[in-house]
Amino acid sequence: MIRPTVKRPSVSGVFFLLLGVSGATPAADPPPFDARSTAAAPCGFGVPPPGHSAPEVWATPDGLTLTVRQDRDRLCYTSNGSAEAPTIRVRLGSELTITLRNDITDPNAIDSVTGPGKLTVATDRVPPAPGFLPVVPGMKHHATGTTNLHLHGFAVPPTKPQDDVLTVCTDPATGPRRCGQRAFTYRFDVPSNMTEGLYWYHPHVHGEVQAQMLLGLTGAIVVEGPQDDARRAAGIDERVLIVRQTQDLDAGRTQTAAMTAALSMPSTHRVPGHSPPATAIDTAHELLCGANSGIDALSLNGTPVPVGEAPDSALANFELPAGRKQLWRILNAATDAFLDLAIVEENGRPVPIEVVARDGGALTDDTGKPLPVAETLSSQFVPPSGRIEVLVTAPPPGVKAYLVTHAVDTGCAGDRLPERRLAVLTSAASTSEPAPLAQVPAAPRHTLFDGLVARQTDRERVIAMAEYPRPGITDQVDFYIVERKPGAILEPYGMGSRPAITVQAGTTEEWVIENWTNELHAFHIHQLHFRVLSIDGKAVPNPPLLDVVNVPYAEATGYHSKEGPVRPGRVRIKLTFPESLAGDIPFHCHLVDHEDNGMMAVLRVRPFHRLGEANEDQAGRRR
Ligand SMILES: [Cu+2]
Repeated sequence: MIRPTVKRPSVSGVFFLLLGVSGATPAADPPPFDARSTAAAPCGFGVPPPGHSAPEVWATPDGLTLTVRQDRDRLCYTSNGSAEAPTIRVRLGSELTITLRNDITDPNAIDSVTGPGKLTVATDRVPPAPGFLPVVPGMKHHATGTTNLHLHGFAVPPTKPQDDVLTVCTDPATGPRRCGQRAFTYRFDVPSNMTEGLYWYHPHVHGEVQAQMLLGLTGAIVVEGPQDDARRAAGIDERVLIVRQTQDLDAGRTQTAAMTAALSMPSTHRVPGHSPPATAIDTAHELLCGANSGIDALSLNGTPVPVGEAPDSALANFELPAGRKQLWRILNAATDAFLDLAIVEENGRPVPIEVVARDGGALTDDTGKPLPVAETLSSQFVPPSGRIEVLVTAPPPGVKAYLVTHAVDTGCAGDRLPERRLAVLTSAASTSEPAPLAQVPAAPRHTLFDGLVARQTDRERVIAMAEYPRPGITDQVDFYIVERKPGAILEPYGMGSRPAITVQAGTTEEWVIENWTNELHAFHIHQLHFRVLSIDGKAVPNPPLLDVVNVPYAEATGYHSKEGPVRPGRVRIKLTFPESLAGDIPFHCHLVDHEDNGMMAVLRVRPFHRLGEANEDQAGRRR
């Protein structure tokens, strides 16, 4: 049984849109959109009309306050009386001060979104099998209503008062006091050698990230620098587009037949002498093909995205002045939906776009030199938490184009993601002087991860992503991320878990991220950007600098394969650990349901000046 975890926005909001466009009169007037946060409506009323944009605020020396408020099954970041998460703009090299205040009143409403199957006792271990990694099943995490703030992609230290999601939290207005504070003031020093572009913010309390994001807690941050000055001088406007997920059917999943059955195969069918490698994942007990039949709801800038046929008036309508370009900064803030974005004409013909940035940074080679910006007809895959920034040219007069996300094959255990239209794009007759089709001049600038690929690799690691149903429980699945090495144990991450990997600041490593499951995962690491060297063994040209990467699902290969019955999906990344970012850095799947259920671990980056073992033990205990 798949059970929906939340439905939002309200059904009445969707009706309003559909009835409104067909010209029918709604039976009762739904509340018009009103973003004001009041005592009666802490998160405002209604849903924004198509094409709406969130308010923008510039970081100021005084800082800004984000108050998390609650209206039954809605959560919202309120700021300056508005219940819409503001798009925050900040300049490279400046300070970003954000006071987060927690006014959550009903943690149970959050708990009801964290899914069925609440366990109070530990289940049995997954039966051990020779040659396979032992598995420890996890416990259900009950929502607490505590919240905190993560700045996704920011190259700032993982220590308070900056991006520390492991020890910093704020207590709700009601409920037990776990954090000892209702508010916390973050002071982020935005480094001048960070890349400029689109970033974002969301809560990161382990176990309830999915619930809090689904209920409404996500927002965009634009880090501006010289490229933006050049863009503005060239007369190129911009839009910030945020895709959110408002429903997630994944909380309680039923596993069906296994894709492979290494352990249930009669022994006569086994290849003589073929035994699994010492650190193989036990694919026989993996969660395999799922029974997901529903389609999760998405929104664009707060407006529901229709599934299937819908009139243009239900979509955002963007008019571009004829002959002009616009910069579209697109954030995938969905809890687990992948996007495969393209602009296509009505007849399905793709429209060229120019990709200028990914995950908050212009496309550059390893030295930091900007790659030439070229038009492409290819669709752009954006995993959950990923960002893409594209230059869009107005279609010829009279031609209508659509921003679409194509259908995505997420694997037989993954979600259904059909093609959806997100926005209509037309050209408006330009009344003013046509501005030149300016190319934004390349602004070479030294950034933190320049020269990463050229560095000597000090060590290689294999990091495996796996998932298993709990023994005897049909609707509970644990998720794991583990370094594959002798003695490794699959254990879901719990708050306070010790760091899984410790490295010295200044070193450089290559990690092969393996996906042993039948669905896509999105590997993300805090603080750091990495270069993607290869995918499934195929070298990636001009390895992109990203902070999240899709890891392809596993494939059945048969018993006669050298690799055994299953070949995991594999992505090789190269990453380095700057001294300025030393501390405990989480890495996890950004399908946040997976993260909440254990697919997370911590990398400890030791500073050059070693603290010594005693201090390190203390640091381990403070959680
Ligand atoms: Cu995942």
